[in-house]
Amino acid sequence: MFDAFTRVISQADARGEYLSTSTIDALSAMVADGNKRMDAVNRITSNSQTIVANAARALFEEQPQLISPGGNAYTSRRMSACLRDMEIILRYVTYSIFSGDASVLEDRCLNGLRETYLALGTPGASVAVGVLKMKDAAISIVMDPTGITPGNCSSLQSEIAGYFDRAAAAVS
Ligand code: PEB
Repeated sequence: MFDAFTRVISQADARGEYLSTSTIDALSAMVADGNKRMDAVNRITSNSQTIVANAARALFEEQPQLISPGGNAYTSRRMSACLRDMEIILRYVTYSIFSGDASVLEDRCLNGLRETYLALGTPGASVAVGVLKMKDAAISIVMDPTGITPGNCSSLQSEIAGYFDRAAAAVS
């Protein structure tokens, strides 16, 4: 598991090189913008229940067969497994945003998930739709200008979107 710092150290060490100026500049910019990152993690974390519940509701509206008899989220046991899965994925996305690196998400959540869903008979493409709905909700919560110092968050926004996209791509 890497964060943005250990990632560049590992890469430099593999080449037997010192950290380059451009690497140091990039990490220093990341530190300078650290409050934006913490705010984003905070906002997603404190709205996680709403993000999951709304995304799941929208998914079931679009794909009602999932909650009809025989569907993959039919019965309260499967429904709660489904909500729990979305919650797990969102939690790992927040870890990745915090650490500035996708490896925690990849290694501890997405690795083998497609195969798990195949084995369970859970439709990965539907999970992906749910993940992309969480992405839209999370981004709009993060980018909401209310009550926060105005600033440019476009690169953070695309970084965050990228973590959700990776999760969706890993299961679809
Ligand atoms: C992954 N999900 C399920 C299981 C596992 C995961 C390992 C089987 C064991 C169990 O039921 O608990 N667990 C989950 C995960 C990690 C992990 C992400 C990462 C660390 O450890 N059903 C739907 C929707 C979708 C869904 C499309 C969006 O119709 C999910 C939610 N996951 C779903 C369902 C089950 C499941 C299990 C319904 C139960 C499947 C079953 O038992 O029939």
